Amino acid sequence: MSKKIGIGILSFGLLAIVAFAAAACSDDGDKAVPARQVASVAGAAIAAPTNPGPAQVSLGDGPAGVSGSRFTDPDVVVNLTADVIQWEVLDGEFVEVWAYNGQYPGPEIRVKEGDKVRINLTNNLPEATTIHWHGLEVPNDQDGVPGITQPDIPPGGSWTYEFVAPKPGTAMYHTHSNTFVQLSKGLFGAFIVEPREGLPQYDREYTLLLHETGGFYTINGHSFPKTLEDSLLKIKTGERILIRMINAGQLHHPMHLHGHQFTVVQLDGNPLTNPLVVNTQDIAPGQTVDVEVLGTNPGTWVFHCHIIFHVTNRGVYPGGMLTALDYEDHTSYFEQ
Ligand SMILES: [Cu+2]
Repeated sequence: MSKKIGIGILSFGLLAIVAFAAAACSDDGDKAVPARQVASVAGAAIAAPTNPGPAQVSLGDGPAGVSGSRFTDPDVVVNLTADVIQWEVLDGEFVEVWAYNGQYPGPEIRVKEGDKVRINLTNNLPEATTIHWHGLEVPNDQDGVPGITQPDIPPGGSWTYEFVAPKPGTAMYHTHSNTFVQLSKGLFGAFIVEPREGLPQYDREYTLLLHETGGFYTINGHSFPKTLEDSLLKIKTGERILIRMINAGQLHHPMHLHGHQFTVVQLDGNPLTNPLVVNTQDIAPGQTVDVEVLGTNPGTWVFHCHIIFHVTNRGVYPGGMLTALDYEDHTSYFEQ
């Protein structure tokens, strides 16, 4: 482990949102207002949406899958492609994944409650696909289940999803076609809906997507020690941070933090009226868990799945789902 790995690029999972001044889409006509375009660049800071006040939404009822069918003035436009790529899960260790915008996990989509969201999907996979908005109350024909709410999108095809971002919370998006294969191969990403009045005040915020693919157990697409490059949880004494955890895999992961208790504040994007104080929190497949950590015990503390087999790389310990909570105002053995 190098001393350099702590260099604070801890906004992995936080999506770059690039505001282009261009009009939304050609089919919107001249009256379209500029929409925020969501790009696929990982590692940039959150660019929170800026529209003031609750959205005045009037929905059309045109055919599903057609851009502009529900509204012609989206607040957020996200362009996604689904591709087969080679992904470096560990230094020098590549696995084939199926990925949105060439990233495993896909880019984090971050919007505000009430935003009119348009997602354009292009399918570059060798088989049909769809996207499901997991945990979001979208209209039924936007739910992304082939054969139930829409046709499968064939290879080379495209589809548009349009919906109004519902209540705030941590959610995700993932394929719902041949899900057993496609989700296991990596077609998922975080979908965060922020409160319109703004997020609660945290000193830092992290998103950790848990998954397993190609025999590797991953946090944000990497296995330990590569997790420390982009999923190290930086904190300072006295700070309060939020960690959003999303289990996109098929296994339970009891995540355990050394040296601290932490507080589970939301499950599946819903606030807990009686937050739980624990040091290990299981996360079921499909579940999202938001936890608060207070910087009360300086050091470098590992944070890992406590099914220790998930902390191996091809059977070799340590590896897999392990990262660390690292105090910037403390020099540990790890950094000497
Ligand atoms: Cu696990």
